[in-house]
Amino acid sequence: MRRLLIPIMAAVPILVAAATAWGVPPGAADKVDGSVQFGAVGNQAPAIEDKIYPANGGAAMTELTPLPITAGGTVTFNLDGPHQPLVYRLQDGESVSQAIDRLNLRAGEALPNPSGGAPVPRRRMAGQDPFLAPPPATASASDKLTSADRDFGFRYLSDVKAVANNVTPNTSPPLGAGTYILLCNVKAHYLGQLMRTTIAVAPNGPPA
Ligand SMILES: [Cu+2]
Repeated sequence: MRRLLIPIMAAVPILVAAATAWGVPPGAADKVDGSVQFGAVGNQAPAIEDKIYPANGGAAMTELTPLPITAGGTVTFNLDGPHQPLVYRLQDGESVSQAIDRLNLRAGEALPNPSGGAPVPRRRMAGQDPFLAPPPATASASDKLTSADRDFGFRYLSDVKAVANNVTPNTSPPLGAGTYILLCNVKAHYLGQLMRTTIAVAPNGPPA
């Protein structure tokens, strides 16, 4: 037994070290945040204004140019203009193109008219009062997702309805791993100018 004892003792620190590495969950320090320019800086023609740009400049983003962050990371929206960030999470097995098809169908909906009469076309993709026109036709107000919006798959909506000349940045809550569509809540911007991109949230690796 005495001969065996030395190799066993030598192995103990290795086993302890391995167990520690396996037992520690991914650390928050690993998360990577991201940011975008949500609406072109200044007042531009719609084809330029109603787009999402990399925070450091460059061509308008599309669903083919994802913003890469990692799980637990947030996205900061540097707003400029009458826009409102909205984030949709892909469902299990759903592709980006399938998600866009779903969003496009939603954009084409007519909603019950609260004043009675014929249904009215949707003018906002989610949130309170989705039939109201965006500014300058209606003033801004606080906003939030409804439970039906969450059931549909939306995970974040900035808390103020689109308002002209809005330059107040806002930041999403931490996002879990997965793929998201980032779009403007103003239907005319989403559908008419394709104001959308994707967020690719990678799982966090083990601590360094
Ligand atoms: Cu917009």
